[in-house]
Amino acid sequence: MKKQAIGLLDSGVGGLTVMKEAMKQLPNESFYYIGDTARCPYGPRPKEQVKEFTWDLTKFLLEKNIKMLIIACNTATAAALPELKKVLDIPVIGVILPGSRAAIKTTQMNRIGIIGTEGTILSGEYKKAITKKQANTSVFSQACPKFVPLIESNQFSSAIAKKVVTESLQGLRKQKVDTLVMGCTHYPLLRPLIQNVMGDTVTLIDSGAETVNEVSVLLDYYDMAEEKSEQPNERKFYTTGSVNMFKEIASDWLELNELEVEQVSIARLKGIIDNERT
Ligand code: I24
Ligand code: DGL
Repeated sequence: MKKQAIGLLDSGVGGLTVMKEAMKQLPNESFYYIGDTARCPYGPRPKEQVKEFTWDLTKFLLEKNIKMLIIACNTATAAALPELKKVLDIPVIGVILPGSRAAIKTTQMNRIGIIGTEGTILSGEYKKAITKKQANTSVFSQACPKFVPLIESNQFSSAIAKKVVTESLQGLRKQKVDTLVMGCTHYPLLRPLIQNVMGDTVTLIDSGAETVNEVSVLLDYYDMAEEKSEQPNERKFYTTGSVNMFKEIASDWLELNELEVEQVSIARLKGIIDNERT
């Protein structure tokens, strides 16, 4: 019998940081990943629009009969998770709660910093999630809109990158946080630089990696985990943008060369074209 896949959605290629962790921790699982590279970034977009785009991606994955949905994108989680959870009849997991739980577990001084896109920080969802669980914790949030463009121009350790990261994190350094949540799919790529600027006493939390830990627990809880078997697992990638550019970044990042990547047009996502094969 064919394995039922886990769906993973993101605004683009950033969610591949979550995918990499998922492939490492859950090697027997099948995955369908969709990245909305044509409409990326989501970070600066209004909440209603991010919600609409996230629904487009979700509907596409639901057609593929997934058993669980992971919203790898922080901005999409902040905008759409409650609604998706309400409507879907499969488990839906976002990145904000797992990142928040890990931060609560880690902090000793009860001073937590959050960094993310404008959309994620404006939503206040991380702060709400943390203070709901631990009211005596101070949460300091900082949007870092320059980080995504930095990474997308391959700047991880240049002088410009150091300057941007130092300036963006100035306020959080002053607040003496002891734990910092990287609340954006891209930020783990800047991890060494962020660690360097914040200092060794600050623990960095990778929300995406924490999410995969929780997915692993949930698969067992729902008795949905795949065991090692003769049946090979599938890993399929869908992008709303260029297949070649997606392939280039994904094969480099995942260290795999034979990736199955297919283009899905926005029109198809919207259901305007209904005679295409599914
Ligand atoms: N990293 C990301 N997005 C990009 C990029 C990158 N270009 C170089 N690197 N571009 O995200 C986004 C726009 N593209 C996407 C594909 O379709 C066309 C438009 C972070 C990726 C996280 C896995 C730097 C880079 C790379 C390879 C691997 C990792 C990485 F080239 F950060
Ligand atoms: N995936 C987004 C996030 O985690 C970052 C990129 C974007 O702005 O779309 O918030």
